[in-house]
Amino acid sequence: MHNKGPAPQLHDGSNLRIGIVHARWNDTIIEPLLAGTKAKLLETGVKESNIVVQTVPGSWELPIAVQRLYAASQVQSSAAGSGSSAGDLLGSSTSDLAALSTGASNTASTGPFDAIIAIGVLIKGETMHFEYIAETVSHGLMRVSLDTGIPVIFGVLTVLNEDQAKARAGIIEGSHNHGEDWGLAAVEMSVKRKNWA
Ligand code: DLZ
Repeated sequence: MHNKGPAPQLHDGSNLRIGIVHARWNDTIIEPLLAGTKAKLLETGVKESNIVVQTVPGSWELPIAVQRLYAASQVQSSAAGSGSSAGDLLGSSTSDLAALSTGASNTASTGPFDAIIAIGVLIKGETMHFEYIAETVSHGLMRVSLDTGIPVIFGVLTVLNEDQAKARAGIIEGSHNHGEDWGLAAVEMSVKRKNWA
C-alpha cells in the first residue's frame, strides 16, 4: 500500500478548539475515519471538551454546515455566557455514530474554532451525481476556508468503489486511515495559522 500520508510534523494541540462535521452516508466508512481523526487530535493534546462533532445527512451539506458552525462559534465567543453553543446550531446528532458524535464535548467548550474538519465519503455510482457533488463540495469547502480564514480540512473521500474507500479508512489489513492525516493537518494548520496571523 503506497498511500501512507504526509511525513508527520508534531504540533501542540493543547490550546486548540477543533470542529468536526461528518456526513452520515456510508457510515461504516465514516466511523473509522472519524475515530482516526479524533485519535490524532487527542494524541496532539487537543482536549476532548475542545472537540465538537456534528453530523449532516450527506457530503453535499458539508460546506453550509462548516460555514454555520464556524459563524456560531464566533458569535458564541463574543457573547460568552449566553448559554448557547456552536453545537446547538446544527442540532444534536442522531447518527449511529452516536458514541463518537455526541456527548459532553458537543456543548462543553466555547470560543471560535481554530479549524474545522469536514468528513464525507462519496462513492461513484452509475450516474453523474458523484461528479457534481464531489466538485461542488470541494469548491464549497475551499470557499468557506478562504472566506473565514480558518483551515477547513478536506476529509472527503472521492472513490470509485467501496474497496477504495475501505483502503483509505484503515479497514483493509495494512491500509492507512486517512482520518489520522486529517486530525494532524487540523492541528498543524491551526498552529501555523496563529503564527502567520
Ligand atoms: C444522494 C447521495 C448519493 C447518491 N451518494 C452520496 C454519497 O456517496 N456520499 C454522500 O456523502 N452523500 C451522498 N448522497 C447525499 C447527498 O450528499 C445529499 O445529502 C443529498 O443529495 C441531499 O441534499
